[in-house]
This record gives sequence, structure tokens and C-alpha cells, in this order.
Amino acid sequence: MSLVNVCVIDQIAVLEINSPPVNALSAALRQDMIDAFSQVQSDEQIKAIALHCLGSTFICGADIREFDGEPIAPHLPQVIHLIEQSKTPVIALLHGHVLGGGLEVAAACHYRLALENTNIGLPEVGLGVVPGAGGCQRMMRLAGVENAVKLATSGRPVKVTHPDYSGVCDALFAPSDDLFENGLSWINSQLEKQALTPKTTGLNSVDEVPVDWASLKKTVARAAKSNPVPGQLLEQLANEYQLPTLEAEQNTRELFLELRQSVVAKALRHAFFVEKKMQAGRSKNAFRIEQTAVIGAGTMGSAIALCLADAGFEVVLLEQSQEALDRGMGRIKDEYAKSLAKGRINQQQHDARIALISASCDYQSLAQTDLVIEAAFESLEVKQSIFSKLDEVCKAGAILATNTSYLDIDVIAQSTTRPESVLGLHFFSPANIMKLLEIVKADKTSDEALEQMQQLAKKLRKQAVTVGVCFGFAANRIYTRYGREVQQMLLEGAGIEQIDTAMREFGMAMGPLSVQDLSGIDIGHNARSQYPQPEYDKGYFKVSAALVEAGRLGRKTGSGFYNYSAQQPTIDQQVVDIIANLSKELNIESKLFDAQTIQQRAILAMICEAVKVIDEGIVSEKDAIDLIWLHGYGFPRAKGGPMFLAQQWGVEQLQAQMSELRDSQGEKIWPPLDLAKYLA
Ligand code: T1G
Repeated sequence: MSLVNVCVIDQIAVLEINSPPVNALSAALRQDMIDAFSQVQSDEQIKAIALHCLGSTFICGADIREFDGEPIAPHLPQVIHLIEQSKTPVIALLHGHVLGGGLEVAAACHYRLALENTNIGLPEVGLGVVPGAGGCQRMMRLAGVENAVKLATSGRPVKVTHPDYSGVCDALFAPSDDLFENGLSWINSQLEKQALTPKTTGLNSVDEVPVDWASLKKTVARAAKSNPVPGQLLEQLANEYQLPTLEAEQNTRELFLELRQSVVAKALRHAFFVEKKMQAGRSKNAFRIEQTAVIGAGTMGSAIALCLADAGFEVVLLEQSQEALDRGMGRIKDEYAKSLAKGRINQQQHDARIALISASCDYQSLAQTDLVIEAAFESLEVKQSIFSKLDEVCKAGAILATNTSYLDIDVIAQSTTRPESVLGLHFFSPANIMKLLEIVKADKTSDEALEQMQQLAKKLRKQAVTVGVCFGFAANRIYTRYGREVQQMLLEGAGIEQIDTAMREFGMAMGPLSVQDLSGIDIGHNARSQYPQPEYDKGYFKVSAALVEAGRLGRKTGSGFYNYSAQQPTIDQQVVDIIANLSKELNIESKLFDAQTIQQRAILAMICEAVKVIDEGIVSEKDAIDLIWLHGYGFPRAKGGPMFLAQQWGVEQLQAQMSELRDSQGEKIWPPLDLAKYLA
């Protein structure tokens, strides 16, 4: 059955695309479009062709799943050229997300009509490729060179009403209007005026407005982080933008074909599909969370309240004292004032979101709450007392969540008579910015409660991973192992700046030791101190312990691994001496390091702990590890994640490197692992 239904209304041939879920341009759809266009273009009675999509969106782009294999004919440029060269005017009716190949099809049409809330974009660089069917070239003719270059090199969609892109559409309709009905009446009115022609704007010469390529280059470099493709595309467009459309289109397509099989493109596709795979599926039970509450108005608690209000939930923020509440509410109002000033929200959204958050010191105000998220002081006793009170006050079925990073949720659940409703919701700081959310399943947590949290995560626009209970759950446990390996390398002679620089060059958002200084060296130290230290690991976070003892807790005390008294962080001899003395005391041999060795050791440590975490069933599958690192710790997206990298390095190389480290550090730290089980 064709994916394109053709029907004729008056003198208009309507080509209706129906390829759920998002009308991706699969080979089958490309073929059906060619067949449909060929059929109607030869019909003299047809005076106009309307291209329309059923479902939530117009064509959302190429079918990314095809990128792992060889290109399949018919290729998109064939469809594009058939449309553009049609003697019968072609009008695209746009709604939803007109992205990548979808925008390329729309740009090749002779006219474009859209609902005002339609997004248009060229997100290809975010997949490690470039628009391969003339999107850049035709958008230069419709929106101007600089606007087209910004759209393609940023990969960020814009609303079709954005003033810089007002030249793209010939008419816009209100979001509540019927696009199809309004579209057809627009076409008929133009036909009556004999105003429709098969105009090929996309083939015109580009406008001669000067382009500030140097400034674009700086902007692109800053935004692209470890993804080389935006820079490559910018260079290509800067060199070729004045060429005729079809010639420049072909050259950019060659770059697309070259990039689609690159490791960066594979890593970015992996990240895309892992995010889709891990997001909540269709829900079995109705979503029942309406009233929410947060216990604790500190940094974390107020940021979690922001998260909930941003998603439209009513939130009661509860604290022990009015003074603590006022501080928390102050933080929330400051954050919303900043968002308003930056234009991220408008005044109406600002006021509505603040109105959703109420403050209280009385647990009775939680009697009708559907979900309570506790974000109080990281002490088991404090949490046990809170959960015991919640158990008394909250209605049956209310879900009681803790935001603890390390504490045993099974023990916390025992403070209640409803362990089936107790679980962890581990947000990452700042909670209203970081996408990762660990949903922690305690021993007795019910599947229904977990499923409610997966649906909640989707509404909070979080990337959620369901994990089991252990020290640090999945994310912090692997992060702790990474931190241990970094400190072990310090003891073995690697420099503080050398390590941070190496990991930044790898693509991490920040060096690990700078992160320690930012979050506070004592935070991890105190959490680890609540558990027995591994006897077999004599250097286990000894450097952190020594710095805490010396009062060097990080930025908050003016010094930690670095000294922060000057404009740029510096290294104190005191820290170098602390490390040297520890190495001597622990009889650890010093060796030479380079950036590659540091990066390799760090990633190997992540992979080693990740495999143990999967083996223990703390996470259900290896893709969860990559999602955690991409969205919890700023792992470079263009490298796909620790397990994607492990796949690239291969079992043999990994086993050889880990066995070498096992020889020097022992098999408790580097246990033999069945890597082949996960890295087919
Ligand atoms: N190809 C294949 N599958 C796709 C897909 C795509 N382009 N987009 C989405 N899916 C799947 C997705 O995996 C999920 O599958 C289901 O559709 C619903 O997606 C030639 C080279 C459009 C904003 O990058 O941004 O065109 O989990 O949950 O929330 O020059 O999907 O149900 O099995 O995300 O409503 C450019 C990517 C491609 C768009 C809709 N286009 N997609 O969001 O649904 S490259 C893109 C999205 C290109 C040209 C170049 C979003 C969406 P499952 P969903 P949504």
C-alpha cells in the first residue's frame, strides 16, 4: 500500500503522506512520492499540487536508520528535483517539525504554507552529517545566506514565525486553524487570481549581503564543542555559497555521503536512538500525579521545585523554618527572574510558574499530595524521620521519593508502612538544567510506582534511567570509580592540570579535579566515609582525604586541588607535596603520563565499573550507561558514551589493557570481566 495517497479536489491534486510515526523519508516513501508526483504532473487538468502529511508532523527528515547501510535509491535529491522542476505549482502544507530532509522537500516546493507553531530546522550536524539534498543552498535563497548558515551549523530548529525566516512561508495560519482546509482555500484563491507559478526561488543567485564569516566561525566553534562537523560544514558553505544551487548541492551531498559512515556520525546516531529507546514507552496505567511536594528548600530542593513548576505541576515546598523557606523561595524567584531577563520565558509564563509553587512548614499540607520528593540533608537519620512523618500524613497511594545520592533507600523505606511506594528520584545538580534522572528501584518498590515516575520524567523532559540500589546507584558509582582512577594516577605521578587538560581535550565538559573543587571535595569524602574503605585499594581517595584534612575543600574554601585566589586557578606546592608524600608512604612507583594514557585509564575505569553494574543488575542494559554519561556528566556526545567507545575499541584491546592494569593494581580493582557478553 502506497505511503502517499493521491486525491484530486477541484483542480488541486493532494498528495497525502502517511508514514507514521513521524513521516521519515524512508526509501519506500521516496519511491511513493516519485510515483505520485509523476502521476499527477502529467495530468493537464491539475492546476496545483498540495503536499500534505497526516499525523503529528510534516516530514521530519531522512530515515536515520538507513544511515548505517549503503545509500538506497531513489535518493532524496531525485525527489527534490522532480518537485522543483514540476511545471505544475507545488505547495507544501507544513506543521509539526519540518526538519532536515523535510525542510529540503519543503524548500524545493514552489510555495510553503504553515501553522504558526511549526518548527523548521536542519539538525543534521547533531547527527554528525550535513544536509545532503540542497537544504543549505535553498534556505540561503529563502532566508538569506547568514540565516541559512546559522540554521544549518547550529542544528537548532526555529519557529516558522522567527523574523529571520519570514521569507520561507507564503502564508501562516493560527495553530488552532485547520491547516488542510485553510491551505486548500489559499491555493484556490491564488488560482482564481492566476497568481500561482512554479517559481524556483531555490535556484536563484544568492543575495549579495556581506556575510561575517569570521564571527560565524567563532560562534560555531564555541557551540560545536567536540563535534567537528559544524566547522566542516561552515567551511564548505563559506567556500561554495556563491556557486549555482545544483552544483553546491552536489558538493555538499558528497560531504554528507562521506560523513554518514564516520565514527562521529555513528556515535551521534547511537546517542539519538539510545535516548529514544530509554524514554518511557506507552503507559499501561493512567498518569495519576497532579499535586506534588518537595521537602527541603536548599539548592537541590528549590531546583527540583523549579523542574516541577516548569512542567506545570503544583508544588508545595516544605521546610522546617520560615527563614529556610524564604531563602528557598528567594532562590526560585531569582532563577525565574533570570529566565525572564534572558527571554527564555515570557512574563505570563514567569508569573504562572511562580504561582504554582506554594511554601509551607506544616506536613499536614501534604495530605492530598500525589508525589513527595525529599531533598533534605544527606543523613540517614534525617531521612528516616522525614519518611516516617510522610507515612503518617500522606494519603494512600502517594509516592514518596528521596533525592539521596548515596544512602540506602531500602533502609529509608523501612521507616514507612508503604515500601511499595518508596523509591529514589536522583536528580543531578543543577536539577532544573541537567537532563539525567535516576529512578531508583528499592527492594519493595512497585512496578506501578516506577512506571508513574517514568511518565513523570517524560513530562519533566528528563532522560530517565531506572537503576537498583547500591553505593552511588549506577551514575555516582561509576563516577566514583572514574574519580578513584584519576586520584590513583595523581599518586603515580600524573599532574593535576595534566589530568584535567587531558580529559577536557577528550571532550569532557570539565576536568575531574576541577569538578571536585566545584562541588566540594568534602561531599564525596563524607559520603565515602559512611562506608568501609576497600582494604585492597591502599590509595583509595587518599589525596581527597588529605586535602579535606588540610581544610582545602575546593572553591568554597578558596583552595582544593587548585588555588583560586588569583584570576586563574594555580597549583600550590602544598598540594604537590601532599601527593608526593602519600606516594612515598604508599610506596607507589612514579611513572610518566601523556594525555592519551590518562584518557585511556579514565575510560577503562568507567567501562570496568559499568560492566560490573550491568552484571549486578543495577541497570538493565549497556545503553543506560551511555545515557547516564551523556546526560549526567557531560561526556562528549560525539564519542557516544563509555560503552559505545568500548564497542569501538573492541574486546581484545580492552582485555589486554585491563589485564596490564590488573597486573599492577590487582584483580580486586581490575577484575577479569566477560566483556564479550556486552560488546558483541
Ligand atoms: N528517522 C528514523 N526514525 C525516527 C526519526 C528519523 N529521522 N525521527 C524519529 N524517529 C523515531 C524515533 O526513534 C521514535 O521511534 C519515533 O520515531 C518517535 O520519535 C536527508 C540527512 C521529529 C521532533 O534529525 O527530532 O534529514 O522509539 O519519540 O517526541 O539531508 O523525532 O517510537 O521506536 O522523537 O514527537 C533529520 C529527528 C534527519 C529529526 C518528533 N531529522 N527526530 O519528536 O517523537 S537527517 C531529524 C526528531 C536528514 C537530509 C538529512 C523527533 C521529532 P520509537 P519521537 P516526538
